[in-house]
Amino acid sequence: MPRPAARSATYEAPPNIALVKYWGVRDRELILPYNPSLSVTLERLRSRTTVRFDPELADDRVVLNRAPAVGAPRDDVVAFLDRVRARAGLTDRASVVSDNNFPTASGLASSASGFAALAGAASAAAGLSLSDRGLSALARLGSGSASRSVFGGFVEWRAGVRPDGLDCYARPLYGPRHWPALVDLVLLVERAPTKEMRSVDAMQRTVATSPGYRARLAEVPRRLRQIARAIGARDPARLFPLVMEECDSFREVCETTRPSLDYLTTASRGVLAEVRGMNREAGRPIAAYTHDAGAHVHVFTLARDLPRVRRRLAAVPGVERTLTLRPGPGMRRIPARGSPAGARPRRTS
Ligand code: 2P0
Repeated sequence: MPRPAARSATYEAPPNIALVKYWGVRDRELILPYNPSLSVTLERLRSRTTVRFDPELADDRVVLNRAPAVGAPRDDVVAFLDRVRARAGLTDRASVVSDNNFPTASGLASSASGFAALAGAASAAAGLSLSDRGLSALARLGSGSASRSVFGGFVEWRAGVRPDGLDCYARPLYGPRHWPALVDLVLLVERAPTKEMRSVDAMQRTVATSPGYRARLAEVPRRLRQIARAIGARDPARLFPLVMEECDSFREVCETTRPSLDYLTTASRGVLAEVRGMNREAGRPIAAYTHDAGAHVHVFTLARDLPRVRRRLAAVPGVERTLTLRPGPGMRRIPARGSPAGARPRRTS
């Protein structure tokens, strides 16, 4: 009897940077957040992942950035494959090969692009035909922020209220070409520490111990609405102060977590101070800083102000490199080599 053929699919997915931060889950298993979040999907940086379910394999094989994955990173991928297998009624083991087109050591590697690409590739290879919303909900189970990387441009991840999570998914608010003048200047700082624990675990310490966490939760929905409106109106004077206010709120609850979560270095703090100084000198907000659970800083500004903003911030001691990024498209399927001519890659909005 002929053996069933191996089935494979490849997806590419981008990272995103949150303007309204996801921090805290009400359900750890389903990754249901306490608050909604909003992010910008970034161009050029990509995780590319191929998943191949193969009846010949005795065990899952996971290769991340050309090296066999071991320990927690492998376990997380295998757990994700188990969910996909359960849904598809599949028992085959899989080979997973994933590469980032940006150095992992840069500290920009986010699990968002990796788990979004894995969700796309694993579900397609398993024969599941998911909507973009379904892909977003699946990616969320790998890493919360991955739910947003399915879409391009400006993306909201709705927290939902249902215990089963059916109302918890991301959706695009504005496409990647909505605001062409908006740029994200990334300041890569020297000696950025590598992450000690997954954010999903760190954030639960904040929920349990930060005295300011409840007050933050109460104010996030209003700030998200204001940020979405300022993006809609392409209004930097409204957007930039709100982005910094949100980042400060996120940092405050991290720093007041016990033990404290301190993601920044002296260089990162120097960048924040310089942005505040530039805005003061200009008499208007010309730039806005934000950062993730890491030391690099993203600074949003308009293309016309970019040269002077970059000159000032590149000179901050400890800034090693800058990277200028714009909003970009969401994840897409890469057609297999030798697939029919004219087959168009599937791209989400
Ligand atoms: C976010 N972050 O909204 C928030 C804000 C970081 C700060 O989602 O659990 O690194 O390590 O896979 O993808 C961090 O996300 O989390 C995150 P883990 P990941 O983007």
